This record gives sequence, C-alpha cells and structure tokens, in this order.
Amino acid sequence: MTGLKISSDVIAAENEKRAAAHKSDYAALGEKLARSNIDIDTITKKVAEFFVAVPSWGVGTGGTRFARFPGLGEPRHIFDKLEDCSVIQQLTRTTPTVSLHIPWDKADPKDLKAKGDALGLGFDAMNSNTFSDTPDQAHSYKYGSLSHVDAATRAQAVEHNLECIEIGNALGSKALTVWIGDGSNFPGQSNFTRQFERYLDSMRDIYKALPDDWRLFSEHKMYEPAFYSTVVQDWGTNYLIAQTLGEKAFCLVDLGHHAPNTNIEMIVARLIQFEKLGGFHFNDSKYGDDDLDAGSVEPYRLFLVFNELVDAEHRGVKGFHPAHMIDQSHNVTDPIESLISSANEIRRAYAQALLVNRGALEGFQNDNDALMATETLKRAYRTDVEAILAEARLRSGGAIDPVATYRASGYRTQVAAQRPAVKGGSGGIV
Ligand SMILES: [Mn+2]
Repeated sequence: MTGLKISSDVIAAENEKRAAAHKSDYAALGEKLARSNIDIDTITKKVAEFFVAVPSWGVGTGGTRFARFPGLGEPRHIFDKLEDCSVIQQLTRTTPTVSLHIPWDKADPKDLKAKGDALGLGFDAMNSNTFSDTPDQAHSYKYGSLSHVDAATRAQAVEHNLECIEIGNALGSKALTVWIGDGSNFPGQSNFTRQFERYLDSMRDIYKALPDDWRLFSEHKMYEPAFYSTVVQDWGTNYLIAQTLGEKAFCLVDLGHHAPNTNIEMIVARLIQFEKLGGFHFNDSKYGDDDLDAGSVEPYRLFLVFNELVDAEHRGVKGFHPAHMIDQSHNVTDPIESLISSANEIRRAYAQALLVNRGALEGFQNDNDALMATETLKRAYRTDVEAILAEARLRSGGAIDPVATYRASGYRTQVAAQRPAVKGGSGGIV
C-alpha cells in the first residue's frame, strides 16, 4: 500500500490523546462482561473480523427529487471516490471493499484494480444500472428494462449485466446485484404476470453467464421510481426469483425498501432458514426509502437484524455468508463522516448481538417467559460496546475516534483545493 491518504502520524497522535481513557474503558467493560462469563477479547476479535462494503456512490453528496446541495471537494470520478473510500477504511478498518455501480464507475478495469491495490481496497458486489439511460444507448429504459415489452430493450439490459460481470471478474468481485426500477404508474398499465415472466426470462440469461464462484443478488423494493406497482416489490417475489433461478441466486435485503413497521428481522430469519439470504444494503429509514444513515433512526431494529445473523452463525447454518454493503444517500453531512459512523453502527449492532446469552434466551422461550426472553435481548442491546469497537479499530491500525481523527486530518479541505466544485453531478439512490 503506497497511496494512503491520512498520515499515520495524525492517526497516532489522535490515538495517543485518547489512549489512557480508552484503556480504562476497555478494562472496565472487560470486567463487567467477565461477570457474565463473556471474554471481551473473543468478542473484540470477532468484531475486528466483521466487514462491510462501502458503496462508491455513497461518497458523493446525494439529493432528493427536489434538490441537491453539493458539498466541498466532491469526488469527480471513480478514482476520487476510491480515495474517499480508502479514508473510511484507513480510519475504521471496517470497510476494506468497495461496491461499484456501472456505468457510473466505468473505467479501464486494469486502472481500477491498480488504484484499489494502491489504496488497499478490494471490490465487492457489482451493481448494474438499467434504471436510467446513458446518452449512447439504443433503447430507453423509460418503460422498463429486464421486463420491458420490447425484446431488444430487454436484450440490451441483459447485455449490460453481462458487461458488469465481465468488469467484476477483472476486479476480483464475486457477486452481481441487480436492482431494477421496472414497474408501472397506473393500474392496467402492465400485465403483472407477463411482465414478471419477461423479467424471469431476462434474469435466466444473466444467471447463465454467471461464473461458478459468483452469486447473483436480486434486490426488492416496494415502490419508486414506479409508484403503482414494482416488478420485484417484496421479499416474497424476491424469494420466488432466487428459487426459480437456482443455487447461485440469493435475495438482497435493503433495509429501506420496506413499508414502515415491517418486521424486517423476521424476513431475514425466513430467508436464512430457506438458504436464500444473499446479503444486505444497510441504511435506515423513517418513512420510506429515505436512505438515512445506518442505525441513526432505529438502532434497535438494526440490532434485531443482527440478532438473527448471529443466531444463524451460532447454529452453524450451512453456507451462511451474507454480503454486507451500505447503501445510503448523504444530503446534509460529509459523506465520509456518515459512512464512518454507519460502519461503526453496523459493527455496534453486531457486537451487541454477540453478547446475547443464547442459551438463556432459548430457555426463556421454551418456558414461555416472554418478559425474560425480551429482557435477555435488551440486556445485550443496552451494553455500551464502544470500547470494543475502538479496540478492534486500534488493533487493526485504525483510529480510536475515527470521525475526530478525520476532522483533525484536514482531508476534506485538502481535496476541496484539488477538486473544483461542479454543478449538479450524479446522485444515486438504489
Ligand atoms: Mn439498495
């Protein structure tokens, strides 16, 4: 690694300021956990091995349908984006991979690989885009892509996905995530059955081109951009897709793509049980697909999702290795700070879920002791695991306090001087 963006001296100096307090907090938490027969170092080690991919599109400032307010020093292209992603990884040691979106991030794969190598970054799942048009494409996706009524448009959308696989192959990626905006805005506009048949046919063509060691993730979303019906609208349809396509096809759960109050943790449990959970797009939401920062609105829900994941780990579920990715839109914060904080919140939920006394929980469930069962979860959730998260970062060369260290580094000011402000720019909420 030669191109790291934050000076190791800055990280060391910032860690030094906080070292004594951190040591004392970690020792105190270790003592507390030991009273419940939990070895803090075992938990820290597991937390340090938990990673989540950063979305390339997340380091640019997002926007809404109404406006976008560009931030300072926004990345101009994928190489700038990779540099920003590397800062998040350098400070958190939680995000060693980046998930690319094609064509937004299109560049010579050799150059992408070289840049990733220089920054110590790998490449996670590839994301295709058939929900917007590029200036040079022959057929428009205005009325759909993989499920379009016109065969040539469907073929073009399939071809784009094959290209994503090809680029991903050159980068060491092992998965393709397909999310489509296909649907309808009016009752009667589309025949639900024929539209879904066309989608499945297109997906079969993509699936056929998938290398043996790759996985295909389909991502459901209840609404938007289609507001009356969406082709892949919920986890039930998503499950049907994965089951129809075959053993390399899995369901991706984007936490924001559900109706408010949906029991997402239960969806996760069902997909695990039937071996079709492919992974996550982590974010948070209050009303719909708000793409808010992970853990910012409903941290308990995030914990309950992780409770299901750790339960599956604990039970040794066959072939269980969900992909973890963040998918957020940052409108009012520095995207790097939001992604640092989100990566920490995701690890926090994992750490808390590791603290659940699973033997006791099962006992309470079998005794129908609802109060103590839920208290067992709450006890883990109430534990302040910040010292574990900090220790995991510290042991891996990261920062005890990554946001404070990022601010102290002056990175944003430096890149603002190198990257002139551009009007508009591409957002991305998927
Ligand atoms: Mn998503």
